[in-house]
Amino acid sequence: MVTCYIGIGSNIGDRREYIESAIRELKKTKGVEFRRSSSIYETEPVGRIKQGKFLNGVLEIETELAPKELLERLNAIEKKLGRIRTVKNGPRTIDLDILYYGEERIAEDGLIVPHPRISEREFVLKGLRQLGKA
Ligand code: PH2
Ligand code: MG
Ligand code: MG
Repeated sequence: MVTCYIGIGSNIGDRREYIESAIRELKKTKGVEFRRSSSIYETEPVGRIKQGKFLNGVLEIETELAPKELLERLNAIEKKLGRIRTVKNGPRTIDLDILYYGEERIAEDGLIVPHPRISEREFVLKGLRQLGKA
C-alpha cells in the first residue's frame, strides 16, 4: 500500500455536496483506503481565468493501485460528478489531483507527480500542512 495525497476542489454549484460526494465515491473505490481529510476551506481562484471561489482541501489515502490506475479512478469520479472539460484550469464541479504518490517521482504523458505546482499554490499547501505533509 502506498500513501497518497489528493488535492480536491470545486467551484460550481453546491460545492460542499460535490466534495462530499467525491469523498463517498473514493471510499467506495476498490484498491483505495480513505484515511483522512484536511479541513475544507474557501479560497480565491488562482490563475488568469475569472471564476468563482473554490472550496479546497487535501485527502490522504492509501492505495494498491498503480499511479495511472489511480488517475483513471479519479477521472471517472470527476466524470460521474458532472465535470465537463472546456476551459483549461476553468470552473469545475470537482477536481481531483494526485499531489503525491508515496515518494515516487513520475513523469509520464498526462501524469506528473509530485504535482508540479504544489509549492506555488497556497490552496494546496494549507491542506498538506494540516496533514503534516508540508
Ligand atoms: N484550481 C485550478 C486553478 N485555480 N484556484 C483555487 N483557489 N483552487 C483550485 O483548486 C484551483 C484554482 C486548476 O486546477
Ligand atoms: Mg485536475
Ligand atoms: Mg487542479
